[in-house]
Amino acid sequence: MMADSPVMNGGHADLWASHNQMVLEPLETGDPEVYEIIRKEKQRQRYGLELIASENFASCAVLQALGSCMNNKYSEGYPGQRYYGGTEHVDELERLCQKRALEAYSLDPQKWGVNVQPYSGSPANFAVYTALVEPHGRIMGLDLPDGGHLTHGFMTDKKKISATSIFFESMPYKVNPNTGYIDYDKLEENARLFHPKLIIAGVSCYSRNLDYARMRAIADENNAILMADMAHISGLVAAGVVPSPFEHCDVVTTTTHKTLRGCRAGVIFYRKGVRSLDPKTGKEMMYNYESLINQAVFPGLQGGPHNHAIAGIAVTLKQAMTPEFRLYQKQVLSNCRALASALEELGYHIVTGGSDNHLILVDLKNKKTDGGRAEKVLEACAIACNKNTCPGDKSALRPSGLRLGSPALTSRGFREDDFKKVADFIHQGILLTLEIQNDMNPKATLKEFKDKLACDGKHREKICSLKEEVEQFSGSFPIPGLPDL
Ligand code: DSN
Repeated sequence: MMADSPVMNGGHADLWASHNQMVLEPLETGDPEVYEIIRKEKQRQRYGLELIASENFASCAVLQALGSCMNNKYSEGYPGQRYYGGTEHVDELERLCQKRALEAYSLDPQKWGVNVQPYSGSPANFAVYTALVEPHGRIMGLDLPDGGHLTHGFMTDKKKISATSIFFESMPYKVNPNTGYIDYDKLEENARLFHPKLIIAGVSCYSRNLDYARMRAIADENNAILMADMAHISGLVAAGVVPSPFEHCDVVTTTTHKTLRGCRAGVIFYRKGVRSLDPKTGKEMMYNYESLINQAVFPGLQGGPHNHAIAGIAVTLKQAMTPEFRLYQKQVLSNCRALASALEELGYHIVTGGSDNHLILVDLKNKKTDGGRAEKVLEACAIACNKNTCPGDKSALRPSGLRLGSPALTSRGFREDDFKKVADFIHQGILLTLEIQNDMNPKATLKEFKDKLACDGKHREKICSLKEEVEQFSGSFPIPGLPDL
């Protein structure tokens, strides 16, 4: 029968011909509307200054893997034990990704296992809790306003916000409001009262190294599991430029798109093999995390793994094991310090007085403004960052800080001097924020401030001129990614 026979085509030969063309057509002509939105976003990324500490620019190879035919394949289950046929290549891919994950963090496969299927960091964390903590079991994580993450059990005095505080009982630990450092003494004291089943060593906005040894001791005293969520620092850990959580933790979760600079996905590492010897019998006691965690990910919480993401993670991890990546991560640290020093010289208060990692938290209280207003003005000037609560803030509704990170711009080739220039741009943006604020009722809400910013003729020229300067500067740096978009 001819391919375009009316019988075979159900009498819709023209429609089938155009269907066949549609599935082959590139995005640019196939969907100009979406293409245009993506093109504009690419321009924003290229001409703006990306300072969001959790963002980065994935490489060309990672994006190619992500945009590959691996997207098409269902493979519920694990390598060698799938619920679908045709999985020989995704099996090979997932095994390769697992092997690279262990290698990238120098882990002995006899002592550590890894699950590369979580869709991202939040599902990875939730999978660990559901695997290892009974419903309504107790967890302790750094409070969100103190630099923790939503999925570390966040709730307010009025409402349980994160599912991790709804389905588990959460008691946060906090930073010392005067120093900005984690108050480990208080954590120890409260853990003795709360008896958590699991303690989380992880941060979303904390610029200092965690004391994993101290947290291990606290966990041991309470017979608790110690889980690190190293999402923010996993690239720095892979490069060996910050302390590794693996020595002290039972479980380590991460996303793969922050400092690790890959596609958006999640990974769970867990201890396996011999845990200890029974003091009475001398018998080997084994870790039981492997099957619990694997079952929690699938079939507990997820369906088919995103094989295109697993391909992306595998490529990310290969890159993370190179000397070039280590060089990059050293530069991330150095650039972050350069940014902190330059802002300090301009009179800004950096929480904890500096940074051990890729981010800083700038407390704007002494500048008489706050993170929400500053974020909006900087955004108007093509500088992307985010507002954040600072230690001692009375209200989460008016956070007084800005979180700034160096990973993304370092991927574009920015060096210390460039970050000094970035500090100067931020300073100009803050001065503009103050100018606009001073023209308003001091009690004006953030919404009123944003409305004024949107239709403010008086300051528009200065904002446009700063934006132009920023764009000219940023546009002179290359941007990683796919060449055509
Ligand atoms: N939302 C991310 C961050 O910005 O830190 C963490 O998931």
